[in-house]
Amino acid sequence: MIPTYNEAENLPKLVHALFSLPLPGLGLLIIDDNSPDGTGAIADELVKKHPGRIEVMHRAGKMGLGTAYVTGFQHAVRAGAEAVGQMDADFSHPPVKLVELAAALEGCDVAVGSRYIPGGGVDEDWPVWRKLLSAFGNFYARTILGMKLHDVTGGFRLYRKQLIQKLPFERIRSSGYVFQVETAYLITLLGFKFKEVPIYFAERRLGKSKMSFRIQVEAALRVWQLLWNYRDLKRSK
Ligand SMILES: Nc1nc2c(ncn2[C@@H]2O[C@H](COP(=O)(O)OP(=O)(O)OP(=O)(O)O)[C@@H](O)[C@H]2O)c(=O)[nH]1
Ligand SMILES: [Mg+2]
Repeated sequence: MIPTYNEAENLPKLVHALFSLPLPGLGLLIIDDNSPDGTGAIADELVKKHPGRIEVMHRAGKMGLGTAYVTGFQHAVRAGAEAVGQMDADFSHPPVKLVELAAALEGCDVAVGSRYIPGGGVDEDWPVWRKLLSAFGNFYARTILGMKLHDVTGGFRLYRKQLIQKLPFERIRSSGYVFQVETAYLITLLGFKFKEVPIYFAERRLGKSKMSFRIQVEAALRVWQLLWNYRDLKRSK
């Protein structure tokens, strides 16, 4: 699943990179929120170029990452996928690492691309404050919610169908960025097995970032709400 909002320059390159990988069973689901830069039309062109391997969901407007992923998960499993992955369109998640995630999925329920284990990292060119904010945000959410996973805010993951079928989607309230934390927490509470694969998270080179300070503050507060919302699952653990 690749959610897109204004990724016209990145999407064709990403699709090419993914279909060059030694993953014969790979299909793509692009979820575009009516990007003003025409990413949706570009996605439709890519379908013609790779018949049977790409599907595009067009949504009416920018509805956030969380809802894009929820619809995408449900759709992919209904369509018969054995495993469903999520990744950004901006090359921050190195496509080649999908091969390692697929290998890691043998013997666990979810394989997670992780910046915060040995061998992983974030863009060297990030200013110190941004590196600290990212590391701190991750540590903060991990500690409050008591998760063993080392990268709980990252969005490069591969889930087994069986896990997706057990996720209580009707309870998921995150519409944006904090969706990654919410699903990481559910994985923890429901006792699923995960493996982490180190990734180097590179800053996007093309297109504009949708991340803002406001989004990060909102995510920090939402962590407490997650602790409260899932207290029943926490108790029965
Ligand atoms: N469908 C959909 N996709 C979105 C939405 N917001 C962001 N995306 C996509 O989600 C992925 C991650 O968004 P980014 O803008 O890269 O945000 P980020 O990765 O958190 O921050 P930067 O890497 O700093 O840009 C990209 O593929 C975006 O195009 C949205 O509301 N709807
Ligand atoms: Mg990005």
